[in-house]
Amino acid sequence: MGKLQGTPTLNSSPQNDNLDQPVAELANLVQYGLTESVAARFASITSKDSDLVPGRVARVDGISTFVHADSVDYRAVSTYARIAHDDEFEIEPAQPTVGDWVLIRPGQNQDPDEIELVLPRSSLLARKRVQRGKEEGDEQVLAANISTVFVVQAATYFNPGRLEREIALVWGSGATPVVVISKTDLLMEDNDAPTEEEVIEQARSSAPGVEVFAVSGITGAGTDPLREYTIAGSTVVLIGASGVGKSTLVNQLMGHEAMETGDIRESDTRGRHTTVTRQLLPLPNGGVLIDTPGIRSIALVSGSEEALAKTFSEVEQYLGQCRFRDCGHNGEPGCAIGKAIKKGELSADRFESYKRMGRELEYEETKHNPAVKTEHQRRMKVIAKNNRQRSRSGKRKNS
Ligand SMILES: Nc1nc2c(ncn2[C@@H]2O[C@H](COP(=O)(O)OP(=O)(O)OP(=O)(O)O)[C@@H](O)[C@H]2O)c(=O)[nH]1
Ligand SMILES: [Mg+2]
Ligand SMILES: [Zn+2]
Repeated sequence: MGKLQGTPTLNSSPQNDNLDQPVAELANLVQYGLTESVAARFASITSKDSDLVPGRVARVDGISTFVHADSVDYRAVSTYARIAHDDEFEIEPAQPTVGDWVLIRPGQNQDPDEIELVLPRSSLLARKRVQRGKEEGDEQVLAANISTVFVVQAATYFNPGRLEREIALVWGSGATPVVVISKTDLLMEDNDAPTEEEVIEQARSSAPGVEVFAVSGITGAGTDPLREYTIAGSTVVLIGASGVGKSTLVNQLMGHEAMETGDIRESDTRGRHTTVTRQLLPLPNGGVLIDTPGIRSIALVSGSEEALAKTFSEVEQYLGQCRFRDCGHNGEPGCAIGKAIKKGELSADRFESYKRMGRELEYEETKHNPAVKTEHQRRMKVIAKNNRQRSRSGKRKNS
């Protein structure tokens, strides 16, 4: 198989060798993150319908979707797009988003090019849109088929509560979160600021089990380890509040000014939304970055119970350990949570966050039917029971 110049090569594993052909046919898509398995999926569809053109969504501007295909780029519409399920009779409408692998049917004559199929997504980052003054928010899909999410927070205004929400959002997507503390160069200038180590420590306790890196997007300090996440075939999306330095970091990783960056308003630290569209950018070493506009509020989509459990796993281990089965963890005697907090084994703030975010998910589920047992309540019950059983059998073994 001839390698295309300027295109990165894929790490091919032995079991994938027989799939080399599909990738070779779409060699130009490798720079946009094409993997062997995506290429094989495309090949099985185009072998049945050779008019369809595979590509990856780079940007969505209103009704127009910008797609990189192997030989040309398209501006396509997606009115009738649907997920390419193996069972052709299963029709699931899809709204293509940045990162999606799609098949375009080029329009004849004056007809627009249409996105007909969207490949099933390996991961999907979505949040609940919170509309001011509106009770019901719909879901906003942020990016698809991503391997890693850089959750960016500025060292100078680190916000642990926000970080917990961002981490839960990422766990819910199927991608892996990585915390990136930005603007570390500013810490040295300011004597009142915490040290880099202190901010890292704080981030670690708000995001247990998640890798934390501290960088300066301006000087490039600390950015080298981030490149391990951006190898060929991987897609990394950056999320975080406006002004935290996502686009500055993107430019640092790209090695040139791919994105415009903006000044922060003096009146507050919120930034001013310099980046306005989500955009897919191929890195020189083969990985793909997706820069996103800052999001103001992070709300979990319904069904995020597993993500919440993953975010707060150290809290859930205490469920079911209290003396009373229906313990409200409000100073009752024999409360395991209260005891753990007192002993310094569990953070009171983390327990509060867990309760607050759990209540939000419950609210979503019960607002139409207050009688229903929520997924979160059901889950807490099961965990409590399992923990009780585990500690009982542990006691038996010890006695
Ligand atoms: N000192 C310093 N300034 C930084 C750093 N990263 C970003 N900035 C500055 O912070 C401001 C905002 O940076 P951007 O990269 O535009 O922030 P963003 O997260 O992309 O913001 P939105 O696009 O609005 O979401 C700019 O003035 C940057 O120069 C950094 O590491 N150190
Ligand atoms: Mg930006
Ligand atoms: Zn309790």
